[in-house]
Amino acid sequence: MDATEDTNTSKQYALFHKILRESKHVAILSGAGLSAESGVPTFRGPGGYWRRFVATQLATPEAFKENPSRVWQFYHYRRNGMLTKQPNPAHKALSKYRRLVDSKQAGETTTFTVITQNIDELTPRDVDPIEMHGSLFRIRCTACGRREQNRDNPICEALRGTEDIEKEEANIPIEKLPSCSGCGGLMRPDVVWFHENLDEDIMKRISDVLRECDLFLVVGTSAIVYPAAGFAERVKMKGGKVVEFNIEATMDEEDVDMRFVGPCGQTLPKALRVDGME
Ligand code: BJW
Ligand code: ZN
Repeated sequence: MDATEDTNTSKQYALFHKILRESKHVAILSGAGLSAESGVPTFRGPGGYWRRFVATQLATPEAFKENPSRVWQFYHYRRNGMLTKQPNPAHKALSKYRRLVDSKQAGETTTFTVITQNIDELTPRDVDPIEMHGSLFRIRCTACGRREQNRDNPICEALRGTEDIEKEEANIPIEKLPSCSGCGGLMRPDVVWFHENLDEDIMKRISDVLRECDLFLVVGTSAIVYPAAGFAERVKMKGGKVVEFNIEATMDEEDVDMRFVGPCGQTLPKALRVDGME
């Protein structure tokens, strides 16, 4: 059953605090659960649908090729929805902990890296997150590869109003979907879909982080999508510790050293000892 409150014991937190203070290189892998308390739907939860479609089935190059109008409406819906979403206490805890590390008040900890699978940009910019699956607010040309940041809402006139899922799905011709200001090609969300390779530089940065990481926190992810699903094992194989934060136990017992079951907006600030900080 999903936990709606923090039922972890003070003994468990005390043990974790000791491990945290003694760890030199702390890294976090976050997933959709990190943003759940901000009201952003997760993929494999009840909100993992857009209209009658399973969200992960729209997050593929095949779906975009077959029906770019539908896939753009799905992303427009999510971009539009983000207008009313704010970082929650778990996101804020990351900034606060970064401040502790930077001011050398975090024991032995000298590096703190946040790797996120989320594309919502709710992870505070001051933790310089590695956004391994891209961003909802970046687009890229399918013809020339040109990338741009874009927060326009709607991103093009034809998508205006299509966020209303009570209305029938629109059938937008390609010429009316977002196009490249350089070559006129069709733009797509600059995110990583299933069966697509992740950016090489990002993977290299992540490998460097995992190589030296001695404490890896897996926060709000079902940890089933590769390559992220393999990160904890890589840390563990090198002798690092892995701690899961989730509303339910998702990782196998033998793959974690500890877990905090409960909403990460409650558990993470307490675990990082930043809950009293402004
Ligand atoms: C809370 C909470 C609260 C809720 N507090 N917790 C090896 C084996 C098998 C398959 C593969 C493999 N290697 C590669 C593959 C194929 C594929 C894959 O992994 N498939 C799996 C399904 C098995 N991987 C890929 O295709 C990747 N590419 C790749 O590897 O390239 C090489 C290659 C090329 C060709 C062929 C094969 C390999 C790319 C993966 C890209 C994933 N993209 C998406 C969409 C991004 C854009 C978008 O958002 O639209 O990324 S899919 C989706 O899943 C999204 C997410 O980032 C990702 C992970 O989901 P996440 O974040 O874990 O969300 P949920 O909903 O699953 O979980 C939420 C969790 O939070 C739950 O556990 C809740 O309990 C919890 N929770 N509230 C704490 N308050
Ligand atoms: Zn172009």
